[in-house]
Amino acid sequence: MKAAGILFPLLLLVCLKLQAQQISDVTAVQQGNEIMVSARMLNAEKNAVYSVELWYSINQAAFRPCKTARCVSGDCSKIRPADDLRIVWPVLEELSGLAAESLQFEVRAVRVPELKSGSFTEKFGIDMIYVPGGTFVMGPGKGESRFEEYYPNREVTLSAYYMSKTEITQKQWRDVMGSDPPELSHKGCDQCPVEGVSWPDVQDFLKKLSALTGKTYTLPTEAQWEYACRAGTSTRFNTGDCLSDAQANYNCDAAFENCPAGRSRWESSPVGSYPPNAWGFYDMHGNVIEWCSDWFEYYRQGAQTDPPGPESGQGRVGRGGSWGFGQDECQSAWRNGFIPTKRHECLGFRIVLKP
Ligand SMILES: [Ca+2]
Repeated sequence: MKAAGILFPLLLLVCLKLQAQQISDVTAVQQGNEIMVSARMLNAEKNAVYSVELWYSINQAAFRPCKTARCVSGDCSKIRPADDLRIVWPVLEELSGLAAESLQFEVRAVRVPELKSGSFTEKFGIDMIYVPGGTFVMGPGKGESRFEEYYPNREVTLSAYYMSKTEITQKQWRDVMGSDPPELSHKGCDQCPVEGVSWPDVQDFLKKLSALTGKTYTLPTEAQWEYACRAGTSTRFNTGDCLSDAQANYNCDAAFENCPAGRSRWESSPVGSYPPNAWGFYDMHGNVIEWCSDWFEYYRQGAQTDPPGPESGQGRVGRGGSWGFGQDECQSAWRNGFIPTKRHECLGFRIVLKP
């Protein structure tokens, strides 16, 4: 890797506006092995919290996040914005062999929602979001695939619950269990979701966490999972009818017709790397598939209240798709049964607590 191999014959700078938060005056300068990007945040809401990321594109390809970028002045990640940002990207740590490519940069700022009233942070830094009870239509929304296992739509009423804001991370698993799970995938990424854990492994985690906190933690039922995923939406995704590579970590090679193709990461990403849904939950689409408490079976007809799922079955439900799955499997209504005792790559989980 040679710094001399990096040339920028044409440096294009793009500004992106997200959620009324405007980024302006983006400039980039090469300084040896690093690229320094400066930007200004305009009209930041007082007391709001933003997550700022630097993204790049090579030769007009899809944008990808600069994983090793860090702020050297101003605020960068989930802290309050200053007027001026300076972000340094040690480019050779991520890319080598660049020569005469055109690099574009975007500075993306997304407002991080405050935890809803009644939410709290559990030991081990697990943020639990309070979800008031309510009624929703479970199953495929307008435009969603209508495979037999997703159907029929029916009204489901849920009592209030808490659900973790993110998938449980590798670090949180280690803090609770004392060691990594035996077949951990993408090992060594502390803020990435724990992955490659069987359903019984997860039950061990839940028992230990419950003992350490004096509360009874469980997996979500798939009704709780889908209610939180949709966050009031009835489209294919909580982002609408398409899912972009800026909205979720999934296999972008398998996109729906008329939805833009993007760049896949082919591995899990740190939780919270993509914008949350309207209720503040991260990575409900993609990153890792999430175990639910239910046995997998075709749905029963008719309205239900707090459905616990079938009494027995062959597989346990997994929801939300993953970094290796396409848009079809990332839809809000998608579901599949997985062999509970198998430690599937791509499978992780989040947790639920009753008030
Ligand atoms: Ca997920």
